[in-house]
Amino acid sequence: MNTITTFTMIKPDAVRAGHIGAILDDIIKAGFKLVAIKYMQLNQDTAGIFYQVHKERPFFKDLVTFMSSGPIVAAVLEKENAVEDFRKLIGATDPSKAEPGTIRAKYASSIQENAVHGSDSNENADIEASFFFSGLERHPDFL
Ligand code: RTP
Ligand code: MG
Repeated sequence: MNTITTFTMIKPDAVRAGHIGAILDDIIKAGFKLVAIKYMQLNQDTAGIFYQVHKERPFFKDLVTFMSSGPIVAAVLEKENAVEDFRKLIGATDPSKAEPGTIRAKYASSIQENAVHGSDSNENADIEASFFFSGLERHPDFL
């Protein structure tokens, strides 16, 4: 069975540019259900933990500085095949290579300042959603 949950962040560049509403609208119109959301700012430590898989990469320090440079919107989304479908909706990491119409093609400005995060596997979606949200902050499916 497909896991139906993914995790996203609207990154500081897109928040600064005023794109929160437009990006959430694109996500909801693409069939994703919003089950948790918060507006907050990461610090260098929490951004580093979130992206620790990249800690040996040359762009890691810049990534942590960027991701802690202003507020973000964190959200948990549900849809059948959520992880794969959301990666399609956001497009390639480098916006110059993203398909037209994708969120990164529309709102990202560079390979680093690329507007949104999307989980890359079902396992990471669960880890990332739990890093940001307690059970109490997520809409319970049994209601
Ligand atoms: P994300 O995790 O944020 O959804 O992005 P992604 O899977 O498409 O790309 P990933 O390889 O996981 O990289 C994480 C984020 O690091 C920044 N980055 N900068 N300067 C560079 O060459 C470079 N490469 C990656 C981007 O913000 C990227 O989304
Ligand atoms: Mg990634």
